[in-house]
Amino acid sequence: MKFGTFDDQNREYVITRPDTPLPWINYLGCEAYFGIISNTAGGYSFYQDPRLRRITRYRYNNVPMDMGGRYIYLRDNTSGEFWSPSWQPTRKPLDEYTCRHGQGYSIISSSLKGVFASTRYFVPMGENLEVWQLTVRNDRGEALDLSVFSSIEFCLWDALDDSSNFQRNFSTGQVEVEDGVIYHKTEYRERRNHFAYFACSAEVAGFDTQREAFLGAYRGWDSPQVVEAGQCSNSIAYGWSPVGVHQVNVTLQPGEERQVIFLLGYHENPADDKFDPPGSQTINKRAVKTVIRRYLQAEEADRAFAVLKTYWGELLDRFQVETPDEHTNRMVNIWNAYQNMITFNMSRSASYFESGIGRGMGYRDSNQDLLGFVHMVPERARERILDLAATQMASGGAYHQYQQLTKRGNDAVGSNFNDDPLWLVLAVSAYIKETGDWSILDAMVPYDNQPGSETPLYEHLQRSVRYTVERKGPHGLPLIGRADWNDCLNLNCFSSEPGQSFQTTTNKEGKVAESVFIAGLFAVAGREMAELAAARGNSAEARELISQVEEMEAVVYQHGWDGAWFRRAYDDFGRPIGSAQNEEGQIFIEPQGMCIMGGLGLDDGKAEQALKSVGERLATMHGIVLQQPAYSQYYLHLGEISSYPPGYKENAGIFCHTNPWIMIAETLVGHGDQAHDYYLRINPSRREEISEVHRGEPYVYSQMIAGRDAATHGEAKNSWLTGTAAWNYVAITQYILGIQPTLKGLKVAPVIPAAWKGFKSTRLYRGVTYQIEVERKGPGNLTRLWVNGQAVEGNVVPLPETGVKDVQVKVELA
Ligand code: BGC
Ligand code: IFM
Repeated sequence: MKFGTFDDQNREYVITRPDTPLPWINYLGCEAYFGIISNTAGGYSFYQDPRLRRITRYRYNNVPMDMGGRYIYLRDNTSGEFWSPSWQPTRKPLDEYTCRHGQGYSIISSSLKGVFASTRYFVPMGENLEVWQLTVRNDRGEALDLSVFSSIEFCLWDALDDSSNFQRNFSTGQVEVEDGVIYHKTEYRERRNHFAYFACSAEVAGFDTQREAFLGAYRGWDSPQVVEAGQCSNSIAYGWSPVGVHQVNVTLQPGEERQVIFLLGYHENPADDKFDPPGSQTINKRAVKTVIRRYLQAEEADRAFAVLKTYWGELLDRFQVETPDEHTNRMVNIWNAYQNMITFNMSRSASYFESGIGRGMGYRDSNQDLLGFVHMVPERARERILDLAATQMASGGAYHQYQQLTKRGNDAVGSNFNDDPLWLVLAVSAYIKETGDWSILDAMVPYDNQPGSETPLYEHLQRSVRYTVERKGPHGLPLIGRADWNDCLNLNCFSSEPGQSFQTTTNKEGKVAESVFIAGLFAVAGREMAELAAARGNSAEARELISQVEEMEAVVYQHGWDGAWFRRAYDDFGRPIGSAQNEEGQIFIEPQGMCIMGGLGLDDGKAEQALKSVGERLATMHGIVLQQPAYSQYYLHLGEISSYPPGYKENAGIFCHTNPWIMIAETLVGHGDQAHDYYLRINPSRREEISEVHRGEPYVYSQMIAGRDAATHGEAKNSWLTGTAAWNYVAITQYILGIQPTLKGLKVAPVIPAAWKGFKSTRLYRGVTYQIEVERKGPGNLTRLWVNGQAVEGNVVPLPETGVKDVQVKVELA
């Protein structure tokens, strides 16, 4: 069952009924001002940091779901009937409804009894404001007397404090209203540097800024008293809950339409603002008057929207494919790339599953996210790498998270996730392969942001690798620390007592649990690092790195191979995890993917054998589960993983992030059909048909799909902010379609399904547009390559001479 349809031409998903199984959301903004918007106009906005600069209020876990947002009400003043053109919050049945989610904008349109309304929500590039561009049209045969009400609820900035510190917050809220513009200025007294404003393009027939005056006591957003009565009360909020409401009265003749624009914006005064002397009790509105005037004009709003469309169009156009499979095309060309950019902006901070107050930027996460967006925004990727590296510790270890606003490592979350440092190597290597910008390795970067501690970035990478080499356990495998990629596999017997869960331990304290997964990741990172070292002319270092990798491989073969798959780990008592010897959790997905990606088992059949075991034991029609058998009870020596009921999250859920590792591994053993089959099982577009089962958005990946042990097998959760986006993009583009940046140029080595006759692609790479055409001449994966009509040895397209802007690439598969 579907709740909408893809409009690939316009790069939109069109939701055709409002009651989707869950709110299906989108993101507004891509620089500093951001918003989340659902298909019924729910959601909230923030400036830079979703915790510290929350502009509008949103209550997670609300009843009914998804309440609070950017709501418009329409009132037919003849009948007194009122409704929400976005369905929520009144939920009055609409005659027609669509929500078009595009890149950085959403358009919600509906019709009721001949009143058509369409609102386009977006954030203009370069501005800290959002535009709601409302068009109302009278499709009735008679004149229409209509009132339009806008509404938002302000958050008192710090979202965590806002939702808990009521003894203070009920008395701090402050607003000003001038010329129909509502200014929210809580905190302005003490900080004097930021405020929000809410403006309207039409003459305002009234306003409200006090929530209770607008809604009425004991009422909710579904039936505001003011809307019911048809007249705003011009309330001023003193404390309690400031809101922003405008009333606009419109008379429309049959066929007539009218546009009304609402602007919600954020302003930060410069520290030395001469128009805002200390002690003044009113805010400096002068600074925002120009911007308000500008975007309240329809032509300016239209122009800004066109700029936004072009911006996204250019980003997506950098890599386009035309394959025989529409789900591949749609995800690669539009939605997967878009989701990659959203994870770049949000890391794991704000979605409908991440509250925006819990987590900052993940170190592991952000490094992996980069793999998916580096080709779209290479300059910003460079900056992100340097930010991340600056939070690294002198030991090579990493804070697990850092805060967006301060860019400082987060002490409360701490460090000692022993896989963290290695991901930086993958990110930097991907950046150089994409851009050819070797200068990044010489950039001076501090440790833990301490001035004076700067070294070249290259040394950060060396310390990252050394971090693993210096932390091995009794079997010679890397110590796992608090956890590796699997946050919930806590093998060092962490206490689950409140307040104790962040306790860190080291080998010195006798904690010896080891990770086969980190060993695999070390092989990946070590080889990447060796390539960088060799290319910089440091062959001794490269040899040393390779010998460290080979040593690690030998240990994995000896202690990490279980007979038919790679083991997962050793616990603190030296017992294997992810072994046939275990009663539960006998085989895990992560080491199969990562060890094979690190090159293990490719020569001696172990990789093939491990993948066969994955197929037999872990694969389901909805994707590949994380481990089997699921843990049936809680085990203290395994930690959080066993706290989840079987089939959910890390306890045998389909943790989508890991599936592409298996797809990649399948391509490494030459199985194009199997790789693409796994790709399709979790591909959201492919799953659109079963939206009633999947329930999440059909245009983006979710972190998890419930596994076969779950009562709700196939149900997705935690959409949008997940490493799944970047890794699926890598798997399909670089391994299945095989278009892979290398240090020497673009490699084209597809491992595609046997039935595909070929595919085409356009790829912007280092300023050159590559037109790639792949044609199947026989059943295998062997390639023959022509560049601009000339046969070339191997599968890497040599970098063209400077000045060349277009390269034609032809590949035959046989
Ligand atoms: C959650 C895990 C999640 C992890 C991320 C844990 O608290 O339960 O599912 O992967 O946090 O850091
Ligand atoms: O690897 C982690 C990630 O960092 C956050 N989400 C869950 C994953 C698996 O535990």
